[in-house]
Amino acid sequence: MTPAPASTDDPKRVAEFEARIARGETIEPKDWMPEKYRRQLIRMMSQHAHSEVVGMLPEGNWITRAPSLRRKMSLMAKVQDEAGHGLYIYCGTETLGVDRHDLVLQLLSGTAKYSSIFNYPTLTWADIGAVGWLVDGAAIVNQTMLAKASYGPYARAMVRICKEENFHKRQGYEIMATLAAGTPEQHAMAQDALNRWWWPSLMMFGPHDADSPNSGELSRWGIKRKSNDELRQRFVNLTVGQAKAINLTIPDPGMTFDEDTKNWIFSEIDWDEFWRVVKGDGPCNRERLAARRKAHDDGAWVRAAAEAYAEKQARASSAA
Ligand code: FAQ
Repeated sequence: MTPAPASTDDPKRVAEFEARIARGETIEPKDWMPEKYRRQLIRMMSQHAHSEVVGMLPEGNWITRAPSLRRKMSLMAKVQDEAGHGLYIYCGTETLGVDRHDLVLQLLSGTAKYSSIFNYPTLTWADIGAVGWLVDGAAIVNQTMLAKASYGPYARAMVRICKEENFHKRQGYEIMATLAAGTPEQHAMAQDALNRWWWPSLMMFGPHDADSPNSGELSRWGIKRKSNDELRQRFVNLTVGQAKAINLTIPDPGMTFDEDTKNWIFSEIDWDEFWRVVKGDGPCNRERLAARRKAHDDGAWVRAAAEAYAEKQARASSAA
């Protein structure tokens, strides 16, 4: 991959760049961009790609235990989609002049972040419903906004990914609706999953705006079109009605509806828990990284075979 042209963040060029953003133009890989814009995108997109890949683990471990062939097929397709999203976004980061191999090594060495949500365990089948409904639901709210991001390759990736996430959300919600309408035990299982996944899902949107060091730059450069708190609020507003419709209760008894703003006002998130999980000390952080390292090691022969094949092809074409 050819590295992006060296950028000299000279104020005149930055001003021209910002004028392009203000006019709503899309920035493409060969366009000049401030070095900080490029670095912010690499940071955010690589964390996003890692999240999609690590995000296969909590659901992947239920493929063999899905309760019917239909459920198994949907879940398998969903987990494969997440792998595709990860690879697609890694491709997007490569348009910024980085090598995905280096990004993967950052994940495996524990220096790169990925979404906190994937460090929670999937204990029952209802958790698969909750992940689809809430985690994909939150991802859609976030990514619909990112589909309007100023960087073309990322925005276009989000358009395609959101279409698939919509299917994921529906399959999760359908699992929850089926369980919630089932026996009292099944209803309790669905409620328990909602209880455990609700707060971690709200944490997916990141810290409060006032505590979000990256938001200023990301907003100024049109990468984030809405703030962490705005998106979290939108997700809550959408989800309360969905829970009611299937007779489940959001585990936040203090929640109230504000008639003026039409927002559901929810209780404070446990930010200590959030930062603990982000910093590597959540319920499954170690397990997730160990699984990714094992997958990487197990795949060494595939990478070696692909390289050997590419070399053979190159030799054959230079001899011809
Ligand atoms: N977990 O300054 P901010 C999915 C970090 S995909 C871990 O507010 P920013 C699909 C943040 O990186 C889910 N770390 O950061 C699926 C920063 O650290 P840094 C992933 C978090 O970037 C479904 C620091 O805290 N989606 O679910 C989290 O402006 C089912 C300060 O925060 C994306 O990645 C967190 N929750 O806003 C797959 C979407 N929140 O880098 C499988 C793209 C914050 O300075 C199964 N990303 N941090 O050291 C974004 O929209 C943004 O990056 C945010 C964070 C909103 C996540």
